[in-house]
Amino acid sequence: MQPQATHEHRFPPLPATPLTDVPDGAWRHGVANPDLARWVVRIATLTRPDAVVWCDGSEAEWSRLTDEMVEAGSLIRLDPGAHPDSFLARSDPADVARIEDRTFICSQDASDAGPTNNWRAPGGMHAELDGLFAECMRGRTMYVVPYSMGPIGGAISRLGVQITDSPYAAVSLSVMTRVGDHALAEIGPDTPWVAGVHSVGMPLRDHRGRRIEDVAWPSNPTKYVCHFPEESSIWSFGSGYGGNALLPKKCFALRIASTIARDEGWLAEHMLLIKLTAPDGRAFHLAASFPSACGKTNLAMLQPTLPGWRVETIGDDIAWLRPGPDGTLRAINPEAGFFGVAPGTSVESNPVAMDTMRRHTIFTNVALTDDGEVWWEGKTAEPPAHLIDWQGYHWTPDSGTPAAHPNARFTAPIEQCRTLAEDWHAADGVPVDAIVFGGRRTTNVPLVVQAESWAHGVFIGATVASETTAAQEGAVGRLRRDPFGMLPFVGYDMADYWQHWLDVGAALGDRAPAVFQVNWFRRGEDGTFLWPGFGENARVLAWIAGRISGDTAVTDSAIGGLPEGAGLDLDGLDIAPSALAELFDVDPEAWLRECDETETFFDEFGDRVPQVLRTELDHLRSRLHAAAQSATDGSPLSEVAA
Ligand code: GTP
Ligand code: SPV
Ligand code: MN
Repeated sequence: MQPQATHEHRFPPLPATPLTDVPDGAWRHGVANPDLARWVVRIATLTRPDAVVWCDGSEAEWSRLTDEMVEAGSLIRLDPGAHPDSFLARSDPADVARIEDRTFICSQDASDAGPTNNWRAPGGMHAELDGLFAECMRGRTMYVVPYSMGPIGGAISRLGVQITDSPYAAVSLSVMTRVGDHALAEIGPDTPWVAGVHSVGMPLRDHRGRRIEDVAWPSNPTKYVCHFPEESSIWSFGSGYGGNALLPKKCFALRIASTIARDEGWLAEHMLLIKLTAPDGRAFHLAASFPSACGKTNLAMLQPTLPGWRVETIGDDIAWLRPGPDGTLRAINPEAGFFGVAPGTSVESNPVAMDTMRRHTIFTNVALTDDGEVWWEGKTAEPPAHLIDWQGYHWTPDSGTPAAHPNARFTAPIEQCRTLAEDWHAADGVPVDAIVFGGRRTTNVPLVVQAESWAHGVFIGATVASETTAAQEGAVGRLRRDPFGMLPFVGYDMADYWQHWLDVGAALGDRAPAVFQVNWFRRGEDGTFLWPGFGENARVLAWIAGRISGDTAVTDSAIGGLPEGAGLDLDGLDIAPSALAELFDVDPEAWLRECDETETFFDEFGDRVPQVLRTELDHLRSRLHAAAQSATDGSPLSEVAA
C-alpha cells in the first residue's frame, strides 16, 4: 500500500515527485508516529535509493553488512585470531575528521546561533540541501536506523532515527547507540524524536542512468553538517567520517540536545563519566569535560596506580546531566559504544581500551600489518618493519609519514569494556559528585585546582583554552578558547549557554557538585610533560574525592583552591620537587595577561555574557594584582605539596 500525500507537520512539504513512485521498503506498516512514517517516504522519494532497509541492530545484520562491505572492498577483514569479527576502513584522505567550518546551526534567528557557530537561514539551507540530496542515493541502499540515546524508556533518554546511504555508518550506529525495533517502538504518535538525514553524496548512477563505479570510501567535495534546532532535525551531506556521519553523536547528543536541555533545564555535555571507588569503599561519580582528543577515553578507563583505588567506566565522550527528583544532579552516557582515538593507545597507556577493541571492532584509518593486525603510532615503541599505511601505501619506518592518521579511531561496543560500571545503564542515571574541566595547556593551568563556588566553576569552564588536536580539521597545537570543551558543539549562543549553566547551578543549590580544573599537559622549559599522567592521574582523582568528602584541605590561591601540604598523595611517585612546584606555579603576570584575553573573548559575546562571569573576572584580576604585589614583597604565593 502506498502512503497518502498528507500534510507534513514538522518537515517541509514533499517535493513535486509523484507519490505513486515511492522506493521499495520506504513505507513501513505499524510505525506509530505518522511524522516519522511520512518523513522516511519523503527522504526516499527525494534521494531515490534502489532499496530501503530498516535496521534492527542485530548480530545477523552486522554480519550481513560487514560481509557485503568486505565483498565491495570498503572494509578489510582483520586476522580473525588477533581481532575476531573486526575490520579496517580507510577513508578518503580528504575526509578524516570533523569539519567545523562546514557545520551550521540553522535557527530561525541568527542571533540564536551566537558568534561561535556558523549560521544559515533554515529556508535557504533547506532549499540548498534539497538540491544536493535530490536523487543522491541512486544505485545505493538507504538504511533507516531507529535508535535510543540512553537506556530504552529511561527518564533522561531520547529517541532518534538516522537515514543514511552509508553501510559503514549504519553498522557504526549499531555499535554506538541502541539500535532496533525496541527503539522504534518507543516512538509513539506524540513522542519527540530527532530526525537525521545523511548521505555520502555519491550516487552510483548518473541522471541518465549510466553506472558510476563505486569507491572504497565514497564522499563528496561539497560537505554540509546542518542542524535545525526548531525542527529537531539534522542534515549531513558529503562526509562519511565520525561526528559528521554518526548523527546521534555530536549532532544530536550535543548540538541538538543542548538546545533541548536549555529549554528543559538540563545539560548535554562533552564529558566522560566515571565511578571512582576509594579503598574504604566510598564511591563517587565524576563527570569530566575535555576538548576533543585531550584524554577523556584515557581517564574513563583509568587503571589507578594508587593502591586500593578503582575507576569504573560509564562513558568516554558525552554525558547528559539532569537534576533528579531528589534534587541531585544525575547523569547518563547516552551512547553505547566508543569512537576512540587510536594513536597513542597502548598496553601501557590504556590497557582497558586495548582489550575493549580486541574483537567486534571497526578500525578507521589505522595501519595494517603483514599479519592482518592493526598498528598506529604509539601502539608499540618499535614500529613494525613493514606496514600498509592508512592510505593503502607500503610503509616502512623510513617513510617519514605517519602510518596511521593522527585522528584514526576504533569503534567498539561499550559492553566489551572490562571496567564497565554496573550502573552504566541505570535508567535514572548516576548522582554526580564532581565536575572536572580539563584541556591541553603547556603553561599556566595547574595540575588541579578547585573552584570556590558554582559561579567560579562556570567561569573556569567558560574560559577553558586548549591546544588544538587532529580531531578537527585544521592546524594542530594552536591555543584556542574551547569553553566546556564545547566550542564546536553548543547548538545555540555560547553566552546563553553559560547563563544556562548558572541557572542549573542555582536550581541545584547546595546539592550542586563540586567543580575542579585539571591539566595533565603542562610542560617544563625543556618541553617535556611535567606530570606522568595516565594511571598516575588517580592521585588527582583521589585528591578530588578527598575534597568532596571533606578529608583533605586546600590552600587558597588567586585562581582557586590548590592541594595543601601532603593532601596530594605522591607516595611511590618519582617526581622532582622542582617539577611539582612548576605544576602548581601560578604566575600572576601570565594570568593577568590571560585575564586580558578573557575580556577580549567575552567581548565577542557582547551583553549576552552573564554579569556573574564579568564579576568573576574582576575578582580574579584583583586577587592576581594582590598576589603580584605580595610576590614582589617576597612572601610565597602558595604552598604546594613538595
Ligand atoms: P574525543 O574522542 O576526540 O572527544 O577525545 P578524547 O578526549 O576521548 O581523547 P583521548 O582520550 O583519546 O585522547 C587521547 C590523547 O590524549 C592522546 O594523545 C593521549 O596520549 C593523550 N593523553 C591522555 N591522557 C593523558 C595524560 O594523562 N597525559 C598526557 N600527557 N597525555 C594524555
Ligand atoms: C570529537 O572530535 O570530539 C570526537 C570524535 O569525539 S567525532 O565523533 O568525530 O566528533
Ligand atoms: Mn568527543
